[in-house]
Amino acid sequence: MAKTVYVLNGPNLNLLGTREPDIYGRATLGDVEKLCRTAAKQHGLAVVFRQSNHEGEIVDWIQEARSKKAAGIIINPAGYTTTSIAILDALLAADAPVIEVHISNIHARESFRRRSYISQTARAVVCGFGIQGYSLAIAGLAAMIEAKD
Ligand code: DHK
Repeated sequence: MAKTVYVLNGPNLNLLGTREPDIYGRATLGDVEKLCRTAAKQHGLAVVFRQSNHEGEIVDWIQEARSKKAAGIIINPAGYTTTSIAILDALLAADAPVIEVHISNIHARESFRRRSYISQTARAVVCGFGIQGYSLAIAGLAAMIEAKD
């Protein structure tokens, strides 16, 4: 059976395509999902793709990934990147490689966007590639998973 990776998206990413397009581009979250499914298929992985505006729901999904023994978690924590110890703690307990993704280059923006709690547990961070960052994250995660086997 194919290994499963969770792709989790935080607050306001449901607005992709219309939200600050100069920063986040014109692609929608549906486009991101398609991209992830195509990339995952190329690497023989199954994908659970979700978005929530609610911190607790994201924590629940990380715990679900843990209980279902997901092979990895790709997360764009969006606004929770710099605030959520609860999401960090859930990821620390997840027992699977975590890749942090940001569509924009957070280092070229306001300084508060750089202080990521999530990076403390991420095996890798991808930022600034637009939505292509998600397929890069899937390729990188697939290589990590293969290397472990
Ligand atoms: C998305 C957000 O919503 C912001 O809160 C982050 C991130 C950056 C992104 O680039 O995908 O600061």
